[in-house]
Amino acid sequence: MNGSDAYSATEAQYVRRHHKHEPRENQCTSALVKHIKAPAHLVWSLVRRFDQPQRYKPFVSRCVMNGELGIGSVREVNVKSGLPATTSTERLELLDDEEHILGVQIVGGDHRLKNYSSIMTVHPEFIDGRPGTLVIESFVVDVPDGNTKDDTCYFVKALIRCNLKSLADVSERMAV
Ligand code: A9S
Repeated sequence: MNGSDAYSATEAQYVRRHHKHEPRENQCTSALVKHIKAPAHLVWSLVRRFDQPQRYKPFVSRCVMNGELGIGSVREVNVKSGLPATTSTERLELLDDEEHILGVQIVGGDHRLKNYSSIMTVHPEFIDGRPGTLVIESFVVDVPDGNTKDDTCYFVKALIRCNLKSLADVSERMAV
């Protein structure tokens, strides 16, 4: 988490507990939070579908799994044109339906994000007295040769922000 991320006490507590990354010297890491006006069980039902990221991720055009959904599953993700990649191979590291934690490692693809690992956690909360959800997504990734930590962090955070915005839109539409 770089200095510019300001968290509430609750957010900071969740980040400390679930989003521990030990970045090496050539890596960058951060965590983003998103408040969604939909119940946590609905948001989690979208996040947990490792086999169908396209249900909310705007950049994904197609996803093929190598087998059943479970720890160790590998998905082949095709992304839409216009992005600096076409495919990404990703492995499910953690899927905890009790604590609502999803862990994913990117293990291949024609992009430049090496050793990318992410954690998503979904927490129930109340927003204006109604059931809502706090989603936290953190990552750690190698800084590619020729890029700076700031460039890399900025790039990845922008993509995750898009994913979280879309997750909120899809969840809030379903919650109506
Ligand atoms: O999909 C995610 O959860 C997060 C990221 C950062 C994915 C990025 C991406 O899929 C592109 C959108 C294609 C950008 C990959 C793996 C590499 C990119 O360069």
